[in-house]
Amino acid sequence: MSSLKQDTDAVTATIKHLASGFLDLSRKKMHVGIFPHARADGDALGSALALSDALEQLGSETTVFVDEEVVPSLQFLPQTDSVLLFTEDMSDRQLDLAIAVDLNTPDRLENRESLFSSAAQYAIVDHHVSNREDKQNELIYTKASSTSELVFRLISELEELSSRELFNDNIATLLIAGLMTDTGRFSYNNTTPRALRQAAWLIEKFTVNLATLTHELFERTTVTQLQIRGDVFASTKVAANGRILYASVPRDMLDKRNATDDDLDYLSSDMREADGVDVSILLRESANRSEIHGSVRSNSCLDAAAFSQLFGGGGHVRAAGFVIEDMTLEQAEAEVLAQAESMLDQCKIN
Ligand SMILES: [Mn+2]
Repeated sequence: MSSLKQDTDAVTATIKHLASGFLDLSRKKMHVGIFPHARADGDALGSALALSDALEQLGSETTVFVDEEVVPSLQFLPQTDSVLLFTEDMSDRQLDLAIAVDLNTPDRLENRESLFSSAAQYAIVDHHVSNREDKQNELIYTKASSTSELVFRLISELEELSSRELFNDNIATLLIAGLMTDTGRFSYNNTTPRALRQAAWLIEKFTVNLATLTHELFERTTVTQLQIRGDVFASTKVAANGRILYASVPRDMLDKRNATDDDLDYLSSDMREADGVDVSILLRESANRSEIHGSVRSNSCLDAAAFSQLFGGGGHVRAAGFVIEDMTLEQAEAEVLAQAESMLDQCKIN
């Protein structure tokens, strides 16, 4: 991990290096491909489209390649209609520069990996933990709140080098969408003073509709989603003297509401917020009823990733998941609860 750029001077030097390379290529009207990760979120898409806008203004011919259609919840963002849905016949296109944003392992590009890898040059702009060697064309800075925070700095540097104003209303909206997405609207611990200053500057200078961003990114829901959430919340049960809150969702419960698995997103995280709850567990029957999908959230000493590994899954310390085969929902519930109670019993309270 020592190879990671964590020194601010090294980050500044890499930003200068990348910006000057991007400007050179743009002046030569080169073709630049920009690659957000698969299932792009607000940060991946916002940073990709913002960078694309800036490089186009400088003369590049840019294309943002995506693996799947932009999800409905992000279609309100400016310029999402300009993304190109990747198809196999695009694999032999020759890009002068390929830029990966919000990822640092090319396998997160899925079908687009070979197009990315065959470009004449590549660059990476990201804030996820990495084991990659430190290279000048890879801006991987884990102390940044988001990739959008890094793209803001790149565009500032491009303005400086080109003596042109590049930020505009669209770029402002795209970057604030990315900043808000990854910081939980500036509420998580990864929120940096720099992210706040960038947002303040963008809001001061450009037209950004914060209420729309908040609604679209965080509050928007559907009647179906509200109803299935109500059903699941009403069915929650407690164990371990209230330290575990859990729910098991049979497929019929979803079918009755015409709800999909996606409608259960964030539910286990919301369950964890209840007073006194250390661990929340949500189990659901898969669409073909052959598997039980589990999602675990922890507030306490229970390591959600280690717990999920007991069932062949994994994830992060506070949020993880697993899939159980060959068990009914009832059997899986009994097994998972027994393990959770014993693990919670054994771990040190912190
Ligand atoms: Mn991100």
